[in-house]
Amino acid sequence: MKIVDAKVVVTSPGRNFVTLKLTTDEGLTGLGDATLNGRELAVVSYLADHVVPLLIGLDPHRVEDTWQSLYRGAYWRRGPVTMAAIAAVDVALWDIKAKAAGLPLYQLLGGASRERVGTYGHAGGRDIPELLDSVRARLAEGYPAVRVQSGIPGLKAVYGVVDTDDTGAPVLHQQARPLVEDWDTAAYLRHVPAVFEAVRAEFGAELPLLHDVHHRLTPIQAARLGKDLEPYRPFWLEDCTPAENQEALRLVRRSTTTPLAVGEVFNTVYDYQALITEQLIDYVRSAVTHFGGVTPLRKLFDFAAQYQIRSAIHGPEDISPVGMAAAVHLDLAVHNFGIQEYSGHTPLTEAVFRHAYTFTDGHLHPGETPGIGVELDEELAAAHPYEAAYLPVNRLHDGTVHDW
Ligand code: EZ4
Ligand code: CO
Repeated sequence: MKIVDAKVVVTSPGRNFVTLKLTTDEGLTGLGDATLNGRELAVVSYLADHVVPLLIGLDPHRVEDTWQSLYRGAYWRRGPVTMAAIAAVDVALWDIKAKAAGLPLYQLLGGASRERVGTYGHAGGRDIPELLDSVRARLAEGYPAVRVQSGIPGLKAVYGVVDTDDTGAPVLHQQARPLVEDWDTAAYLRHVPAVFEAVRAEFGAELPLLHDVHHRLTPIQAARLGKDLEPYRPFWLEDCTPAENQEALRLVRRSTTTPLAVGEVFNTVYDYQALITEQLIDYVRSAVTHFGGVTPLRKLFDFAAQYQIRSAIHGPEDISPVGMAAAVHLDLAVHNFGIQEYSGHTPLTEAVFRHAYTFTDGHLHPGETPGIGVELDEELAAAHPYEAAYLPVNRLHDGTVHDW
């Protein structure tokens, strides 16, 4: 079998998604997600200008060899643009291989290790009462675990609190110029324990509660927050420091028993080396889409398993249903699965990317369709072309840029 066509499809059914579609001489097709939120066209160029010419004529069954040749052959290794591009090729090849075998991808990854995949959903509110309503809404949707994010007194816009319009519909933070949010670490550290206190008081001790710090604290501040949240037994504290400095987690780890989750902005296993071997974290959070695909993510999970660290694949709205499908196949197959982040997609996005995976009673299943189980409606995709969009930036009250 040979790859005879490779094309990059950019579509914006409400937000931008980048998809690679490979076609073989036997008529099989494979899809891969290459969406890098806010920097989409860099990956499109990487794929279309530099990778697609290398794929034509290749045997799609050679997944490992193709991955190694794209990773090592570029000479310039790692980085989100490169690894998103490689991820798209890797997932498209796995899709073709599984279709050729007539099996859903999870069967090629060792088969099911569980019946279904547990998820967590996002709850957010401008204040605590609004957050409690949002948690109630996620529970009504069936989510077995909930991430809680709240507005902070004195701050106008905070990560994880979705703005709504007059009709209650979410207003996307993606826009043609970056939205400027504000930040005050002291106010945040004062408020978050009160948020957990209120949520525990309302929903009891059993509900697994997560919280995303989104890279904003120093190690000593993160240690303080971890200790302050211990009485509320969080399921995890996510990205408490900007963890490209892996040493930061040593101090946090020594100071608190609050479980730590890290890795949605990481691209390779090297970003995790100290975090895993020193057991500084409890969950690895990389997405199939930003980590170079199923091939390296599976290796990461096997490495992490030796240290009792579990998977928690990144699953925001900016991972397309193609990337989400690949994640759910991995989730079902790996032994050290932890939890899957899941926000779902809009009906229009689900019409562009028809998928076999299902979300029932708060649990995902990849379905039994051969391959990853996603079909791209190219006509509908073309009707919703790319729109320039940026993620927000954060500034302190004096105007200093802070990590977002
Ligand atoms: O901000 O994917 O845990 N989830 C997250 C996400 C990220 C977005 C950035 O594109 O932190 O919401
Ligand atoms: Co996050």
